Amino acid sequence: MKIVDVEVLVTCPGRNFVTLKVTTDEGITGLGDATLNGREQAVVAYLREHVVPLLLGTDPHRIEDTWQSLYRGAYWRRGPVTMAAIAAVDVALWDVKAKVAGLPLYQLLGGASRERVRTYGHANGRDVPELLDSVRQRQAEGYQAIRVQTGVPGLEKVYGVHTGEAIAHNPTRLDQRAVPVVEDWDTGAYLRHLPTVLEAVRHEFGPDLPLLHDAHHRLTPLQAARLGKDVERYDLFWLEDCTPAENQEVFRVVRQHTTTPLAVGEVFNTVFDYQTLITEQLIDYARSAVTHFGGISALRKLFDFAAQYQVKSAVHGPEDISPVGMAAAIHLDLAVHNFGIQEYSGHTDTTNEVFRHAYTFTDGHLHPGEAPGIGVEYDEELAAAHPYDPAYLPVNRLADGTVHDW
Ligand code: GCO
Ligand code: MG
Repeated sequence: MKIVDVEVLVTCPGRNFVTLKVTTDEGITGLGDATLNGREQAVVAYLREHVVPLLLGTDPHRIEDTWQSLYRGAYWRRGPVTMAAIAAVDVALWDVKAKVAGLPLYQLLGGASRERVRTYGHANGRDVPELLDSVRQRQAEGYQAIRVQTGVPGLEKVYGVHTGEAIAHNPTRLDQRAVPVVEDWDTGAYLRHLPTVLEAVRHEFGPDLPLLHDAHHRLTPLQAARLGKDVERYDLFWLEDCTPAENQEVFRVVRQHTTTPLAVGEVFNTVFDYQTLITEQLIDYARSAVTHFGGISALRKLFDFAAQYQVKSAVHGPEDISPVGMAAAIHLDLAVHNFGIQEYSGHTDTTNEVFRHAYTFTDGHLHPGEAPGIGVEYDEELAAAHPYDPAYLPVNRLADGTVHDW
């Protein structure tokens, strides 16, 4: 079998998504997600200019060989743009292979290790009463584990919190505002406020509901260690991205001071970003996305490595991962033994019409469905009605104007 056509498709059914479509000489197609939120066109160019020409005429069954040749052959390794491009190819080829086999992808990954995939959803509010309503709303939708984020007194725009018309971490359209939204930040105010929020949530919902929280890279290692310690009594399922980890050793400080479980990885691209974190058991959950980590092949290797150290999977699944990336994640979640949890926010109806998918969400759990391949069909006509619309993620600044980690 040969690849005869490769297309890079961009659409904006509410937010921007980049999809790779591979077609073989036997008419079989495969899809991969290449969406890099706020930097979409860099991956589009990488794919169109440097990857598509290399794929034409090759055998789609040689997934590992293709992965290695794109990774090693470029000489310039790693990074989100390169790894998102490789991920899209990898997932598209797995989609083709599973369709040829006539099996849902999870069957080629070893088959199901569980009946269904547990998820967590996002609850948020500008203040505690709004957050409690949001938790109730998520519970009504079926979620059985919930991430909680609130506004911080004195701060106008904070990560993950609705500010009227939109959620503050969603991209802002350039036609509405020529620069990214600026969020504001005060770590002291946040550290004082968060324990009171968790206290209120536990008081309202009791001890059983699994609760998560995302610090979105905003703390120093020492601040993160203190926060982990301060919130131990609220029994978090995890504290996410408590501090940036370009220097992995910083997690030693956090780990030494708290038994709050730690999760990290949504901005990581390769297993090398995790080496110290995993071998020293400094984290509990590895949170990379199929889409930004080189695809199913790479993430599977990461989770097998992590399993030796009792670190569990938690594939990144925000709204900016397309249903193609989400479907790939759910197949992997069903198959790997050391599955932890899957983030799931769902997509808008328009997005789900462009990307018709076999996966289903019931009682807070996902299942990939039994359609051959990853189980997603892309409606090109509908997609074309929603052209690319440039958008940026926010930047974050302290009160004196200093740029802070976002
Ligand atoms: C999460 C993430 C996202 C990211 C977003 C950036 O935990 O889901 O923090 O909300 O901010 O994916 O594009
Ligand atoms: Mg996060």
